[in-house]
Amino acid sequence: MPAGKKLYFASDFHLGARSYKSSRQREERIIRWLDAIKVDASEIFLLGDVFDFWFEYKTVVPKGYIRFLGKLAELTDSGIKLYLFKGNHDMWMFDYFVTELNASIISDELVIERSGKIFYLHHGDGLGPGDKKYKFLKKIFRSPLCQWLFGLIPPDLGIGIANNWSKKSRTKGVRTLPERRYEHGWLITHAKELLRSAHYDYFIFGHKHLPLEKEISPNSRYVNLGEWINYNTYAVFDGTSLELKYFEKPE
Ligand SMILES: [Mn+2]
Repeated sequence: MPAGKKLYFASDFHLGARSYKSSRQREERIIRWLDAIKVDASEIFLLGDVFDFWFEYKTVVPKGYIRFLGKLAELTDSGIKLYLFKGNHDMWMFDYFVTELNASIISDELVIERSGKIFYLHHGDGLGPGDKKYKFLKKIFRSPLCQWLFGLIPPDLGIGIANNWSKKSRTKGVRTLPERRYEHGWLITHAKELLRSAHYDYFIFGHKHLPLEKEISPNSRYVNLGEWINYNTYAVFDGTSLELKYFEKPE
């Protein structure tokens, strides 16, 4: 890593979710964050569900997010490297952001080494035991044939259906905080499983919408990035240590 430079990690912005107004406010908050970190960021990792729904047709992309995409373009044009992970809400990113933002699109996990630390990065969907129904759906959603067929549906209809689906899957699992602590379990199980065959310093996930930092073995930490509807959480690595932080910490 270049001296003085940092890695930044965030996920689950769910842009487009809830009302236009609330999404725009969130978008502006994210832009303030990007402006704050661009001074020392060398790489930015957005670990999925950046959009509440994203599907790229051959010649059409969803409306909106102009300021956000413009800000990302400013950062990547200035030389900051951007990684966009596919989440369960926005796995239909193909080459648009590669062409426009020079981003790397990550389909599943990404393992990187920076300053001697090994990072395992993944959105967090469909990992660990259980969640059989979703794992099956994910196979369908990711199949090139199904994606090709979906692409034949006119965008107004296709995106309309998808937005409804997205809203349902997002509101279905809303529970109170203490009840949701256990939800990290499968991801932690998955991480511990990986530790049997190799060493990782940091496991970073999103998806659970619940920020958490936890030591899972003497030299390995589990970090969940939370989300930006309620928490505005992100992680930063300065070459020595990783920290989970709040941006404009909500009351
Ligand atoms: Mn997710």
